[in-house]
Amino acid sequence: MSAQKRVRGVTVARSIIYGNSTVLLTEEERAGTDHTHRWTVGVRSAAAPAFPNPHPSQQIGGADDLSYMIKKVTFKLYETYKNPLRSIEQPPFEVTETGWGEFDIIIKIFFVPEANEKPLTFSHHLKLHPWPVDPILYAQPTATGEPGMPVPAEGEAPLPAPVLSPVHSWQYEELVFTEPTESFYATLLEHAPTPLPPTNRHARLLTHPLSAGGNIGEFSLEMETDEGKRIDKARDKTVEQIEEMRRQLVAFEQELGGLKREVDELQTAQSTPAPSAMAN
Ligand code: SLL
Repeated sequence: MSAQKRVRGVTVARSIIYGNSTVLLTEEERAGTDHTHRWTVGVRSAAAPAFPNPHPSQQIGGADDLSYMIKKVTFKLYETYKNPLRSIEQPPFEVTETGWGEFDIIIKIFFVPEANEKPLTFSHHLKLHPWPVDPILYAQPTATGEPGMPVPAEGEAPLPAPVLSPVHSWQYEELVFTEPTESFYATLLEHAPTPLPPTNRHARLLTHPLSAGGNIGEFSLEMETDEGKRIDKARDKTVEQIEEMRRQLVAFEQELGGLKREVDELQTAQSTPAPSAMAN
């Protein structure tokens, strides 16, 4: 099978996530260093291993070994780290370090040679500090008036208070291989990905938001559908706004036309000598 010849008219998609999880260092670990956090940055398959597992709150993605398609991943860390360009050539494709600050990490994914694909580059902002409290879940004070306390939805048990650690920040991406080479296509078919679960299997708020959008727990089909709905809604709203601006534009143009006519009339009146002047 050829690693050059491409399979016409075929695309194969594989879901990955990239990002980081962070925990606070313990008192003892902090002794004698200015580092405060331990973080792991990585590239993983989007689906998480089957539950239950001992630490569901720390298990984000990673059900599948991606080395059938990924040869290596490089992570470019902040320049003060020893050997800042980390090259990981075996799964899991991740780097664990400690530190005190957030910075951008350049993640470069290299595919297996038979794929004949160019490397892909992503930038990830290393996240150490918790997300701001979800404004929907934690919007109002409780009956006792304490600000920032969780507001349970009707008929629900009280929500747990947000905790400081761990913090998760993961981005979902779909790798789309258009017209893969024959041999890579065969490899892809041999490695069907673990499907995303229909819904988030974590208990509500067991984990922190996965990304800036504020999604909680794990990547699921439900989340994908919700995202689709959000995009549809945003598109409808944009169309509505364009329509409204078009209406405003037409109204302004009419007003402008009217004003121009008035200016013309005034100018004509000014430059035309008054009948009495002509008589002189
Ligand atoms: C900031 N611009 O000021 C960022 C830089 C750098 C974080 C953050 C320790 C590095 C080391 C560390 O966490 N650096 O020990 O080499 O927030």
